[in-house]
Amino acid sequence: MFADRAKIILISGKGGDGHVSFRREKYVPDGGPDGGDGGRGGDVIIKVDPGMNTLIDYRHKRKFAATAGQEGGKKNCRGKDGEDLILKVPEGTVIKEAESGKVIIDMSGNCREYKILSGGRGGLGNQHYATSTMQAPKYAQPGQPAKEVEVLLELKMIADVGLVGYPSVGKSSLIRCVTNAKPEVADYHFTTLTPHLGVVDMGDGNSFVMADIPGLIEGATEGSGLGLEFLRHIERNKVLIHVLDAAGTEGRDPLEDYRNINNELKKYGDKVASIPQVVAANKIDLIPEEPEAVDIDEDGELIYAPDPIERLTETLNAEGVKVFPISAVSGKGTKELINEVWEMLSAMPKQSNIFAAEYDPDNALKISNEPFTVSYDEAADEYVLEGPRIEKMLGYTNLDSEKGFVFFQNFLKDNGILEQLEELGIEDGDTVRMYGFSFDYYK
Ligand SMILES: Nc1nc2c(ncn2[C@@H]2O[C@H](COP(=O)(O)OP(=O)(O)OP(=O)(O)O)[C@@H](O)[C@H]2O)c(=O)[nH]1
Ligand SMILES: [Mg+2]
Repeated sequence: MFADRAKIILISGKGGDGHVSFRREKYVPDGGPDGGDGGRGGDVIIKVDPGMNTLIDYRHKRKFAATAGQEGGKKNCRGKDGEDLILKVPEGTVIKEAESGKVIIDMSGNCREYKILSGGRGGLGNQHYATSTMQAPKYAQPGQPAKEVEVLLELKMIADVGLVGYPSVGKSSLIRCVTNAKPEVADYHFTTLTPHLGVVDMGDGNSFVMADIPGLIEGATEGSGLGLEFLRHIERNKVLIHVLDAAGTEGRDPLEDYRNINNELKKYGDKVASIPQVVAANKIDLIPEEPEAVDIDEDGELIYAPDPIERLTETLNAEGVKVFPISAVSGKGTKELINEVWEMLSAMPKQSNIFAAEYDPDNALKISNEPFTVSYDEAADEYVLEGPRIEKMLGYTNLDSEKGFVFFQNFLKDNGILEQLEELGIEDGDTVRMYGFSFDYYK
């Protein structure tokens, strides 16, 4: 099965924790703090790999993680940085946040590389927290936690031109004839199971990309045949070549085929239905040169079938659609078809179809990692909160206001401080002290 969708979990590397240690030297009884900084956690980076054309690599593995930064060491030793995770995807992969479906990034056009999650910053060692009043800080900064996001990868191929039509009308034969792509051709339906891209060389350095997709049948949008899975790919096409078996070799009427396929496209969506089309009336080598007698009228005169090309051309030209008689086997007429498609493309604005970003997981998942400690001061019989995170919070919180106090309570809860106090054995009525403030603890 062609893998053009995958749901995976991406995890950045946690930052290494800062270290708490004190210098131990001969003849120096109380050395200063010398805890080193933690290493940076690895980023998660998405990169376009031009050699890839499916998401098969992401079918069997669910979690992809960058590595964590190492903890700092004593003697000011910095922890080693974690390794980035490079996730390779084919061009045209749209990455969405799995739950909301919001677009994070569209890996197409100029976007070749994108940092989707940054690794956690390493924490500062305790050497950074020495001040005139606190010469032996027993806390260091924890490394920033890892970030995690579940994403949906969706491959939307970027072809300028898409080939649509019933099975066996000759789509793959046409792409073999006019591009470098060589998909399988055979006389049974649904020979093509996966989309193929080919480049049409127009000379003078000009070219365009053509996509062969599996055949469509009636009810494709309701799940018949293979079509629905692949209709998504033509959303970005600028022109569709609608291939018809003009010789009606399988007994169907090509004009009816044309209407049926267009109905399916309409059911799929206005965007696809409004892509300009040209008709390739294929297999002209199989149309009898002499008109075929199909009946005899009352006077014994032979009734001839109308020439299929004339009929298609007259009907469709009247609707503003151009018809090109071709033979994908001999190549006859394909040059005219390709020239017309090239002219249509040249008349269109050059911008590629980019899905706008709606969500930035890196920003949404920002977390504070200033350090703090929770301890018990036996002499005073008080619990003590210390460290920059506490200090900062107090700096912008007015504990006298009701709102401020609610914020403060949430802060204690969200940062796991209540939990730590309970672990230390705090009971109702006990005092908690922090930087000149104190409050009585009640559950
Ligand atoms: N004589 C003749 N046969 C053709 C022509 N184009 C295609 N065929 C034959 O028609 C059959 C189907 O051709 P394909 O190119 O595989 O058709 P397709 O539209 O890609 O079919 P699916 O992949 O099944 O949707 C093959 O046997 C081809 O050789 C043509 O112009 N003339
Ligand atoms: Mg095919």
